[in-house]
Amino acid sequence: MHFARSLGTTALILAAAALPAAAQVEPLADPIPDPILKGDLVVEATPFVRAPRTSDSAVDAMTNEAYARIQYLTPVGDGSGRLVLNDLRGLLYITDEDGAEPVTYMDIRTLDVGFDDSMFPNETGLVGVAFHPQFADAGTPGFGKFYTAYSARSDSGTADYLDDDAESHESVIREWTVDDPAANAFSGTSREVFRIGQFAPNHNVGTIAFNPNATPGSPEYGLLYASLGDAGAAHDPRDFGQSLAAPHGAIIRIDPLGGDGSRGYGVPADNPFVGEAGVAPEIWAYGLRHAQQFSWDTDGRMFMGDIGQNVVEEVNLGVPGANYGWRLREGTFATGYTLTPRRPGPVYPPPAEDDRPFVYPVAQYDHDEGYAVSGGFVYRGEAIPELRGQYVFTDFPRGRVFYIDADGLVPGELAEIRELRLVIDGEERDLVEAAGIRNTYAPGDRADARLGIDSAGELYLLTKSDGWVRKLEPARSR
Ligand SMILES: [Ca+2]
Ligand SMILES: [Ca+2]
Ligand SMILES: [Ca+2]
Repeated sequence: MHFARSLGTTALILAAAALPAAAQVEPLADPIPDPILKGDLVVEATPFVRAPRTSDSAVDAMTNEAYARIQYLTPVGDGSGRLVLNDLRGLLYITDEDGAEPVTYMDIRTLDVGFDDSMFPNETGLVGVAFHPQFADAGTPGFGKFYTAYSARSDSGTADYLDDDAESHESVIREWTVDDPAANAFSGTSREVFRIGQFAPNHNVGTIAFNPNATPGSPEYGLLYASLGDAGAAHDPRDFGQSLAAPHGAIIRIDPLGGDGSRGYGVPADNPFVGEAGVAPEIWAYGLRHAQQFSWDTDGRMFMGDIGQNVVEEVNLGVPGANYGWRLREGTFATGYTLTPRRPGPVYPPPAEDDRPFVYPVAQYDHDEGYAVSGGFVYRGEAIPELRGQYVFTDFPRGRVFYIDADGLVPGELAEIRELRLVIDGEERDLVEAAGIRNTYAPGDRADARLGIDSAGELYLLTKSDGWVRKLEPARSR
């Protein structure tokens, strides 16, 4: 912690020094003036499966309106065509690419693993799931193994990091070993892989995933990536984003099967900060506020969102060792933490002499367009030829579906964002119109829309508001 704070202070002094002492820097009222326009692409969002209705365990009518807190739909990856769908409230479901009725694979609330969802509606619960690429390969180390990320009571285990700064809860990655990989209901054993303290209820663990492009025998194969937010509250009060001492505000990369007895996991030797003093060697990239979701294109590039604080939402390309700038930057803009005295909240023009080695987004939008960016996927499916090569993502509260030309991206340049036009229930309309519920945070309605993917690369829209998974398909002529 001392290292974290001193490093952060140094960074602030460096950034502030780049500004003339007497500069009157004014906040930007509308940092990105151009609105996001609807593009030419129209797709049909067709009802596919609906998750069962659930409710929050902490009963509070103000926050309990989401039909089901579905957030990830991803292939099991064993060639069966099965898909796994989560509900943050504690459930995993199995469905398939033909739209089979979801069946409960696991209800983590019934298992003795410390699961804690008492801080809903913050982004906690059963948030991530990843099947080992060897899940169905008998005789291999990953056979029958999958992983979940979830929030746990702080007294239910000892954290690898920040066990003493876990007032809210702890984020856990847990390994499950199934008795039968073909079964559609979990039975088996489990062990804890990784645990980290969370002083606040928001910005904790998000996506966990294996790189689907990694080939057996390569150094990348079987390594688990996980997103850890800046540990929450607002304005990153612990300065975790710019700190490397603890793996908050970061994407981490671990070997879940490589534990040496002192830890439940191994640290890959080719992680970018291995061997540096005072640095958490699990860190793969940092300077992130809340990159809740990430994915890989089939060409190997990682795409991630980073949810902004007050003003700017980001799409980033994953680069090992990269510093994405939070809390000194939101998007390409400077935050009030670069000013003396600090004036956090709005954003400001970046310092004229931007000598910080930040990796900037490839797309960004501001809060007159949306509130929070999801991750997404580069569409490489077959069904919608005109969508191929587009990175598709959402502003999840507002349910807007956006795309950028993934094949035309130039690092260091901002791509133009377009809004995908959706046909829902037979007419072109906004998702929030079709699926919105009352927004208990802000005026208007919200849809809480994220994207899922199947083994063919086809995309699905998941909406917490109504619990529906809708498949993106070619728009029928009408
Ligand atoms: Ca704007
Ligand atoms: Ca603990
Ligand atoms: Ca950033």
